[in-house]
Amino acid sequence: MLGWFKKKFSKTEQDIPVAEPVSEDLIPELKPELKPKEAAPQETTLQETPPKAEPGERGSSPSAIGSMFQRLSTRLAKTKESLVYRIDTLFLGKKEIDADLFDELEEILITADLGVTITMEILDDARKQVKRDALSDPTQLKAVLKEKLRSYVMESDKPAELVMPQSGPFVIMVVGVNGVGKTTTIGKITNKFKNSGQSVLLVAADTFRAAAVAQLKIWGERNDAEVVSQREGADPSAVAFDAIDRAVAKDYDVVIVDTAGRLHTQVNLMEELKKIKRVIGKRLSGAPHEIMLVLDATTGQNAVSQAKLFNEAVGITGLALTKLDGTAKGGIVANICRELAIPIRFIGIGEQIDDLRDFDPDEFIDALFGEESYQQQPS
Ligand SMILES: Nc1nc2c(ncn2[C@@H]2O[C@H](COP(=O)(O)OP(=O)(O)OP(=O)(O)O)[C@@H](O)[C@H]2O)c(=O)[nH]1
Ligand SMILES: [Mg+2]
Repeated sequence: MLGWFKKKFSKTEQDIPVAEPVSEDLIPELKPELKPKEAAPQETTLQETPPKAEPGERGSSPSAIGSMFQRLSTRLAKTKESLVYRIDTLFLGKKEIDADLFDELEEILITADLGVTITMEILDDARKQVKRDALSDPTQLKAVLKEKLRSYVMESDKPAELVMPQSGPFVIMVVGVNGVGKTTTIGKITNKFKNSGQSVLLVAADTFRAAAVAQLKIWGERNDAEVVSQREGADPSAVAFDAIDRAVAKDYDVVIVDTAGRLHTQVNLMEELKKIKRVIGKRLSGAPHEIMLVLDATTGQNAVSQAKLFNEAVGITGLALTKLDGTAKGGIVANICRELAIPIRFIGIGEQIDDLRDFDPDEFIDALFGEESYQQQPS
């Protein structure tokens, strides 16, 4: 469980403040309610829903954590195949590390979307170790690679500088290009908050299509969460403003604002996003406290450019990386951690309500390089 939800923030008795510039160096604390509950089975506040049984899983066995790890590992199968199994196959029967091996390894790393920079850094490092005679066996090289990848992914585990409210709800604004999984991710996050006892108000600020509102309402019903919406074509900023009003009046703990998908290169639509952010901040000083960019892992390198442009426009504070179950290019995770100083909060590993994991760098690398890779090599 990442620091984001582990921290607490104190709710003071202060009235809702009027708009004023937000101090950049405020390191927030999360609400006491977001702290892990005494009776929680793990060190989590937003508990994971028990996973459904999958092949190779023991379902709701007593070892829920092991089972969830297994599930993550299963869902990362495509990346495991393209990265880890291919490395295993490459090393199979090789007695020494030579130039050919490095060439083939380079191709594997690039194909898994680790990116040129990381690939070159990893290979340079390995070559130096071979030269120093510190590395001679190909299987050792795999271990070096795994730890190097871990070091990149760990970079994302930086403390998130969230500006938390003195009072009022914690507001999350969710942004991203079309179809990346924003609304679905909101539904999954809502489930986590609700499971941990938080009240959640959902805001349909994607007024572009009536279907978008309907989709969010379905997630609202699934989670038993209220959804604020207006007619199709309404000004999304106005929807957001009214929703914050309601959240404050009803003392909601969390507000999650769904926005319409937009290309990071569409200047006018990025302006609209800035306006939504501004208007939310006018109604509730310091909000939105989290601007979460949703990235589709299957888009590979383009995800990095999306993050850069969205960040320039509205200042991204956290990432959700979806569809890791559907891509062989999961190496993008390392790339994103290397290229962007924005923490990954969640990873999406399927379409169901409980297919969202808190991003744990260690767990991710261990699941990717799981021992079963030796037993399940493709024929
Ligand atoms: N396999 C898989 N599919 C996902 C995941 N997350 C979302 N999806 C699917 O991606 C598709 C698009 O999801 P939406 O949530 O509608 O995406 P969106 O970003 O809200 O789309 P727009 O509002 O149109 O911009 C849906 O079919 C989701 O079920 C994931 O982690 N894994
Ligand atoms: Mg949507």
